[in-house]
Amino acid sequence: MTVESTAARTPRRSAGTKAGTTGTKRTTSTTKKATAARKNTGKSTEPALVQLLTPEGKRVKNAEFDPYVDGITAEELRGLYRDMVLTRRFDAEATSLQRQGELGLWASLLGQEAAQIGSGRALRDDDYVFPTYREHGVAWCRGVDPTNLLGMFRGVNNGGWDPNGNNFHLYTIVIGSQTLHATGYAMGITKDGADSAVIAYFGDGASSQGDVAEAFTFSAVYNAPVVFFCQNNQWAISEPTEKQSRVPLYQRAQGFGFPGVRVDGNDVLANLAVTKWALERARAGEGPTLVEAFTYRMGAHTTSDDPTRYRGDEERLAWEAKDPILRLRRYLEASNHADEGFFAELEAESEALGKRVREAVRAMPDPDHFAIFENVYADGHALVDEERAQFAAYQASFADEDGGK
Ligand SMILES: Cc1ncc(C[n+]2csc(CCOP(=O)(O)OP(=O)(O)O)c2C)c(N)n1
Ligand SMILES: [Mg+2]
Repeated sequence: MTVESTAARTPRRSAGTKAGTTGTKRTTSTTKKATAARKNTGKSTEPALVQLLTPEGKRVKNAEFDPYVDGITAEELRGLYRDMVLTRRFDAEATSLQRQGELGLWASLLGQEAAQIGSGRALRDDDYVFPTYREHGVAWCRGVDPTNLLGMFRGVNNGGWDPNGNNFHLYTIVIGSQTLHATGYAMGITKDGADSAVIAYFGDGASSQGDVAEAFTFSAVYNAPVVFFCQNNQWAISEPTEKQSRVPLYQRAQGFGFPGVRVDGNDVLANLAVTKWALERARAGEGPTLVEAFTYRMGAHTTSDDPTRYRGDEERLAWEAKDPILRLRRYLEASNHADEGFFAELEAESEALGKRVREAVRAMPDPDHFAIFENVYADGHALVDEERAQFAAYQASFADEDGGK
């Protein structure tokens, strides 16, 4: 039996159902779609992707996933395009701000706009998102003001937004850990009897973490309403995906007993459709789904990284031809869903966003240098007091040096 045919088995999700941990029942329609999605994996070494828009911007039919985007209006399509363009513009501004010394670090999402906007726009307001540190497009979809994403990267705060304000958790740097947080949160939703869902974002590198395997196990046996959204951008800093897995990542799901599907990560419509399907499964009590968005990190891992040391230009050039923004633009133009006026207006809006972000970052107040000693212990601690005093002395030493100036 090949790996692919094993993947087509019905996911085992009875444990949670039997234990009465699910408040909703399964629907046969979503189960059929799940089976069809797994069939789509094909038998070749490079599995088929769910794709609704080709790199040339041609709409391709997909019987299983078309129903999730069939009713989409021209205005909604323009909205997806606007989301991607503004996210990219914001991201470019942040990279420039780091180069100008205004940010300590930046993790660019360049190339991953479709995966993030497509999945982000599939969510309902009452769903909850657990991101990594690169989910600027998802943050945008959740209504988090982009300037709030920058405080942590400037080193002036520890997060920058109220996670419960937009059901968007703080950025998580500890690779893979948020998949466990998401699973626990999803198990809680089930106990509450709600029909909202959770989505956990993580990368190809994170898929090797023990936390992710544990999250898969728990979510499967407790039938938790969680979507694991893996952006396979081909690289984990300098390590290629071949160093993470001997099978395509979406196939990992089969061993845990839930479906996995690979989607063209640069196709915003496909990401929207597949994520809607996976969320529908979660809401219907069918448990977790693994979505592997096959995409590419066009830029460096972060501004501290130099990718020319470990990968060639050819790879990047090949992926530039699959640019997520360009393909939707081609589709919008070919189908007369957007005119020159729309693109010109968006260009002006992008520039205004860049300016707003620049000005907001430069105006961020410096934090109180002693704030780091607060919130360690509720009632204080002798060791923290000692460290605070040491730090005060250290700072005072600079004042002495500058004293004569
Ligand atoms: C537990 C843990 N181990 C190591 C690191 C260092 N680290 C930061 S990013 C990264 C690679 C992550 O790659 P991937 O999951 O593919 O996400 P991407 O950065 O490509 O979006 C590593 C190893 C970390 N932050 N946390
Ligand atoms: Mg990666």
